[in-house]
Amino acid sequence: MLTIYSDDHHLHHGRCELIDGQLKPCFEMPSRADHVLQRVQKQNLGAVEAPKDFGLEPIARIHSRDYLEFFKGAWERWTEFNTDGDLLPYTWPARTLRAIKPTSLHGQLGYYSFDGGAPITAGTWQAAYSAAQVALTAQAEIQRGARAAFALCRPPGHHAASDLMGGYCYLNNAAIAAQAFLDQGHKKVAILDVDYHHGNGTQSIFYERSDVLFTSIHGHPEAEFPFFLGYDDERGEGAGEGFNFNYPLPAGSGWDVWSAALDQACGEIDSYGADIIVVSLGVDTFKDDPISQFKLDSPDYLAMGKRIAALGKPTLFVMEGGYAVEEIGINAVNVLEGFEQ
Ligand code: OKP
Ligand code: ZN
Repeated sequence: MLTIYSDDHHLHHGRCELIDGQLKPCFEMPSRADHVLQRVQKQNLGAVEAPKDFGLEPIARIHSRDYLEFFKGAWERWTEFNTDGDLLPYTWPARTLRAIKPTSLHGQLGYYSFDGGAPITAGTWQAAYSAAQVALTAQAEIQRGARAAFALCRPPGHHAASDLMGGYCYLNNAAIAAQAFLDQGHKKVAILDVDYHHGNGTQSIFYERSDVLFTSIHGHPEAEFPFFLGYDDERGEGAGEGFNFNYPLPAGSGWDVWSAALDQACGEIDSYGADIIVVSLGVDTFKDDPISQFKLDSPDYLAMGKRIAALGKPTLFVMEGGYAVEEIGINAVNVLEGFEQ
């Protein structure tokens, strides 16, 4: 299986996030992708290639122009403040407030985000832009006839909505690739989000559409980030009604419970009749993940890949979360090896 990877991800290195009332080093760190790349090479998964540049247009099919303009220019505006910290939001237009776009940098940062977990640093735009190109390059490989490809994206994307960053995510790599498949002639794309956290951004992007089926297995939002989306009664709206399937699971869930949900999601993907499958591949379901509560073990990821392969469709794997840095490579590549077995 071909892997697409860019070193540009190193340009994004957030300093800290708020955890238990303290600013601690970001869990979403550059070494995550480095470990996955090393494992890809160690296991001889296949060639590793750099992304091509498809420009901004395929990204603008998913993200609003004003959001992209804000994100691209935010660091430059921040440098005028003469401080050396990352750019982080601190006020959001929550229920009793008005979602009117302010003129100030920090006002706009709150307007274009849903949490304080997506710091903007000097290289964040370039890293996120390159990650989207990684996804698009892997997508093009499948479009040319490959059965599968691996987009080793960092930063991740599945929490990013059309005009919102958050949850370590800025540009929704999986959604951008799914849209590219549709724009290149496919009629039905299924997204299978196996990250521990609900893919709220992806769900919201496609919620009123029937050309993308969204399925997600995740920690129950009553107890887990992103808290405000991911319940099983969210089935889609309007033309999208019946094309959204959430499988929220309790803390402590292991492979038996998790794989039963995977079987259900795969059943929905089968009956939908997808042409293509995009997997939002987070491996923070691992038992030793520092921010998650599921109990999958490394061999389970081989079985996961095998089950996804049984769908019998061209499959694009897009890297999302996973924070047990030492094991993230083993677990992510196990999915890909299981798929190929
Ligand atoms: C991104 B992805 C604060 C924790 C904040 C944010 C999780 C973002 C996960 N105590 N957690 O889906 O892996
Ligand atoms: Zn996650």
